[in-house]
Amino acid sequence: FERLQGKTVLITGASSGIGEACAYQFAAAGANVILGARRVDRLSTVSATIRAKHPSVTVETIELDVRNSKAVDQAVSSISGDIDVLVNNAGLAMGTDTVDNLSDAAIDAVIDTNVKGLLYVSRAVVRRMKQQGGGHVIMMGSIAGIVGYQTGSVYCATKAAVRAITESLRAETIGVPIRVTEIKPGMVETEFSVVRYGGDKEKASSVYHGIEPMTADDVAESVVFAASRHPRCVVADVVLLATGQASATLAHRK
Ligand code: NDP
Ligand code: 8X3
Repeated sequence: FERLQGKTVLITGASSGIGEACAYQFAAAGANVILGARRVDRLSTVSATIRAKHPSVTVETIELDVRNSKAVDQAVSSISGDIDVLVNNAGLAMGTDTVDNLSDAAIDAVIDTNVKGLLYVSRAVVRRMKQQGGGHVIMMGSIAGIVGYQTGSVYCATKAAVRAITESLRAETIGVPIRVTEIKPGMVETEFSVVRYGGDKEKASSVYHGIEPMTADDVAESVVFAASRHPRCVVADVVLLATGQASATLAHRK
C-alpha cells in the first residue's frame, strides 16, 4: 500500500463502522486522514487512537452533517492542500416499513443523507479534484442497490441512486484523471442495524442470526485495495458478500 503514503483521504461517516475502519487502515498505510461525521466525540476517539498508533500521519476531524449543503461546502473549503481520495461513506437506513407505512421522517432522513448528502460531498470534492488535476472518489453503495427487497424501499432506492451517481460521475470524468469506484457490501455488522432499528440492539443482532457477517475491516480492506492500485487502472466496482450470502435477502443460516 506504499502508493498511499503521504496521500490525503477524506472519509465521511468516520465515527463508526466502515468509515472508522477505513480511517485506521488508511492511516496504517501512511495516508493522512480527514474524518467527518456528526458525532465529534466519537471522531476525537478515533483520531486519538490513530495518533497514538501512527504518529507520522496527520489526522483532522470535522463536524459534518452531509445533509447540510452549505456546511459541506464550508467543510471542504476549510481543508488545505489536495484531497487525493474521498470515501463517500456516510449513510443509514431507518426502519423496516412497507411503502404504505413509511413515515415522512424515514423517507426524508435516508434520502437526504444517502443521496443528497452524497451529492453535496461529491460536488464539493470533485470541483476540488478537477482544480488539483485528479483524485479518486470511492462511493459506498450496497447490494441493496442492485435488487430491492421487502421493507427496504427507501434504502434500496438510495443505494440504486448511489450506483447511478457513480456511473454518471465516471462517465463525466473520463477526460480528467479522476477515478471512481463503487463498493457494494452485503451483510456487515456495524452500528447500521442498531440505527435502522432505532437503537434496539436485540433486533439489530437478529439480522445476523445463524450467519457470520462481514466486519467493517473486511470492507475497509477493499476500499484501501481500490485506493492503492496503480493510477493507470481503476477498480470500478466491487460486490462484497458475507460467505453464505447470495443476495440481500438470501443467506444460509445455521
Ligand atoms: P454505521 O452506522 O456504523 O456508520 C454510519 C456512519 O455514517 C456513521 O459514522 C455516522 O456518523 C455517519 N452518518 C450518518 N448520517 C450522517 C450525516 N447526516 N452526516 C454525516 N455522517 C453521517 O454503519 P456502516 O458503517 O455500516 O455504514 C457505512 C456505509 O456503509 C453506509 O453508507 C451504509 O449504507 C453502507 N453499507 C452498510 C452495510 C452494512 O450491512 N452495515 C452494507 C452495505 C452498505 P454520525 O452518526 O456520527 O454522523
Ligand atoms: C446494507 C445491507 O442487505 O441490509 O446495505 O440492505 S442490507
